[in-house]
Amino acid sequence: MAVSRIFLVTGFEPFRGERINPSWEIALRMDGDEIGPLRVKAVKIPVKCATAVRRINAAIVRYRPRAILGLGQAGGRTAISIEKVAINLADERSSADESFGARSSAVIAGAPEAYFARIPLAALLREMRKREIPAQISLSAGIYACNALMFASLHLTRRRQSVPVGFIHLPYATSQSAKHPNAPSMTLEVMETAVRALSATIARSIS
Ligand code: PCA
Repeated sequence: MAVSRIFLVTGFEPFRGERINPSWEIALRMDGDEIGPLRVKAVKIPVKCATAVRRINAAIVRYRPRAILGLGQAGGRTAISIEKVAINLADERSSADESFGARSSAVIAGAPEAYFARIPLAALLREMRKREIPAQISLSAGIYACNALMFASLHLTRRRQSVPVGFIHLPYATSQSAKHPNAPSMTLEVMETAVRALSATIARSIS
């Protein structure tokens, strides 16, 4: 079967008592958009490593996407974080738990230890700089549901290397920051502009 023209954009449900997760708010706003020759399909993912892996697997089988961009929240980060590495480690306990990471299991048993994102990192950073949106490359997506989703996306498409796969962590939205007055935040509108521009650059990178 031919690879479809779907650009799969995923976002997570709210977690840790937040009312929204900007990752899903933005994915939803993009649902159905045309990006070059591709059409966005937004898929909502529960915040649980094992469930995230099952959901992304089902979405990849169903849509056979031409590109995949996962979005998630990393409250406390100062900028749009373009993740470079996904590792085969998962811990279902909250990262707020002090023993987080002490005991962990594989995201996918028997899979390699890590994958690198398959998106044009330098071009993506340039795009953010051009638009004066703070962005950085991140070398760790953590070991919670976001890393699990990124790892699974890369592993499950490893035989389709021409399919770009990446993950972006977003800071707190300004509307969330009333509860986190000392944490940096960004408006949803700026984050949406950033994700749309990043998605367009990823779509353009497809040969
Ligand atoms: N952020 C968490 C899980 C869901 C989300 O949006 C993470 O960084 O793993």
